[in-house]
Amino acid sequence: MNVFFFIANAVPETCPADLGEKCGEDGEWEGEFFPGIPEIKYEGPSSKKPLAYKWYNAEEVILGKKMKDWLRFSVAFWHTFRGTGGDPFGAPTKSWPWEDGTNSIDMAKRRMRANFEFLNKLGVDRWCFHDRDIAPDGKTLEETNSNLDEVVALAKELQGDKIRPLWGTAQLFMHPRYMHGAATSSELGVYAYAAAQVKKAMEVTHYLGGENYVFWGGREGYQTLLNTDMERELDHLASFLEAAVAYKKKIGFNGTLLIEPKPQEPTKHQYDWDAATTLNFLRKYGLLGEFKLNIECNHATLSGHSCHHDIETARINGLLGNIDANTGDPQVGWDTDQFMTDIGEATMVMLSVIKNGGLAPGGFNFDAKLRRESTDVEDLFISHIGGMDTLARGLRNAAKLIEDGSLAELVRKRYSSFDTELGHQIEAGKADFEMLEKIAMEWGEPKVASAKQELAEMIFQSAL
Ligand code: XUL
Ligand code: CO
Repeated sequence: MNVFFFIANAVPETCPADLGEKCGEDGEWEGEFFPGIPEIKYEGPSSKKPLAYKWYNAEEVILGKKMKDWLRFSVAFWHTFRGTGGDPFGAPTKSWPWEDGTNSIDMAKRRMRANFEFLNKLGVDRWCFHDRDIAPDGKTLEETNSNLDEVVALAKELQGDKIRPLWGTAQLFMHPRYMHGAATSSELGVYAYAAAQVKKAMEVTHYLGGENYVFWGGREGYQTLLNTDMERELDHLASFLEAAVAYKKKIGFNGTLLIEPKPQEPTKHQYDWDAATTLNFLRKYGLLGEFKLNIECNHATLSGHSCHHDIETARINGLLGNIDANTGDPQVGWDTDQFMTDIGEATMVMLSVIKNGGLAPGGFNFDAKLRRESTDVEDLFISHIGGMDTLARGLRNAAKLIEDGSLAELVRKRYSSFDTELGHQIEAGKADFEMLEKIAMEWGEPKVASAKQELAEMIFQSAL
């Protein structure tokens, strides 16, 4: 997510004057938030309707599992209900009919109702939130917590039996107190405040039946090493995460703790740079086993990898916990958080997810936002439908490739020289250099086979 563009705090109101006829006496929104938008149904690839699924058929079984269970989609509250379209050069462009321009509790509750109508119409059972997306700050931490409790109580009621948070998280990057970071701030008071905020965010995630809890190190990084004690900051981050593990156990929260890597933005260098860097951090501090990773595609590309690379790095280390499904722009160098539309990219992602046996209890969270220029309410639906269909298509294509088997066979053949007695000895760590030198001399110049890259690409393309 690009973190700069939230509605500014303003004088609290309930219902604005020009929305008067939609507001009841208590200021609650009456009627539908999305009138004219039906429940979105699967119509198949020949459908031309924007408000229909062409590839995502929730109940259809692919490789032994329903599509909805492979994909476990989630809507990101911050983009869909707090995104304004503002950018560093321009004012907000979106004026959703239910917004009154305030950050009041009444507004927070109305937005929450819009969120659940949206989820129900989309047929999505999961949502993700930051504490501060869903409820406004108060004058004190106590007041802020009580605001949060009030909105969370409504969310719990609206969730019913079906909808749950895929994950919750604490927003530890917007408020000026976090300008030096949260767990890695040079200020002890800020470390303590952040701990209190995470404690509360974990409690409400648990209360709402959340399946995971995310740590994205928004400002856990540095701008220059000239003024930074990197070793001490990383030690602090590890202590913070250890305390989170202890608290999770104390309150009986069984959800997975996830770290979300990102290389930079907003800091110049973030400590959780990419999957491999985060893995090394967890290993160094003895935290492996307590955390998994939430891989965000646009973060992976910012770190110079493909999304698929970071997902595979997480997967082969047993750490693939969740995917923040979005994509970047090949010409733009920042976190543009676009909905995924590239079928090839989605197919690569789904190949890994299938190899992982799915993502549960994680899923695909649409950490993606409308373009600044997309300003119709229906665009909120169209963007999610497009993102869901892209991944559904990726799943179908990946299943085709797996069922066909030629790509797997190409890879198997490529390494088949290791499917021998000596290969097994090497892989078991039982071949020393003297022994290998003897064999190299005996065998002479080795024969080296083609990598067959173009053939692999041809097979891949044939499934798209
Ligand atoms: C930031 C980002 C965040 C995290 C949650 O780029 O992706 O929204 O997903 O804090
Ligand atoms: Co994210």
